[in-house]
Amino acid sequence: MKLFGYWRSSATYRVRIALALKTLDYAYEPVNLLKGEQKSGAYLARNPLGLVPALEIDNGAVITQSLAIMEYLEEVHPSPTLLPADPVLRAKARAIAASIACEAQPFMNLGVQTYLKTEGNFDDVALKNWLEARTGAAMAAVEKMLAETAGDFCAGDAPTIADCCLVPQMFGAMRFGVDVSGLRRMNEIYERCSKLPAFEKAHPMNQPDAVKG
Ligand SMILES: N[C@@H](CCC(=O)N[C@@H](CS)C(=O)NCC(=O)O)C(=O)O
Repeated sequence: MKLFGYWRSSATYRVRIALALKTLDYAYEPVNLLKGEQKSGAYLARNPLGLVPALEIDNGAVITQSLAIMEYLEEVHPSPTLLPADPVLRAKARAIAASIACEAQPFMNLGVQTYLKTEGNFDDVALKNWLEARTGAAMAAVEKMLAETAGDFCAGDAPTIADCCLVPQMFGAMRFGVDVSGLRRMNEIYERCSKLPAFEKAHPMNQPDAVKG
């Protein structure tokens, strides 16, 4: 398998965590978002949306969208599982993952932010307020969802796809200055996950394309 991604991409980070939790080997091909490599013809042939991640599997097929990639990994490599056994909790783990991936993260996306700055004349303050209003609000909603589902992790007492999404979301939100201080459960789970070797391995700073300093 080959993962096309970018060290600081939260969507790529989700997939790296899932791969590490399942102890799967893969090659990593960096796609430099700041250089626009995601919009190159070669990359668009893999993912017409021009977004990372993309996972090329051994028969040459390419899977895009981090949630679809994690579901694929779960189906092909079911152990250790990244979904709770109980069907309701399983659905809720998926709902938390989707709430982060579809309702919180998209507003932090490079392309969206660049458009707002260049076409919408957003300055730094307007951008920060907008991020709080959209990403911050979605994260506050996830915090409420966790009241019902969380044990040691987002959905019960083992890491699931919800945790694969939560950790990169917290990392990205902090990077963009979104106030996460009131999200008690999310902070606790973030701290707990961060101590696990799989999450550490997947951390942006531990990737070959990380820019240090
Ligand atoms: N829904 C997609 C989101 C992917 C996404 O937003 N990728 C970002 C990095 S986290 C990206 O490639 N941005 C490049 C750009 O906006 O040009 C997924 O979950 O895979």
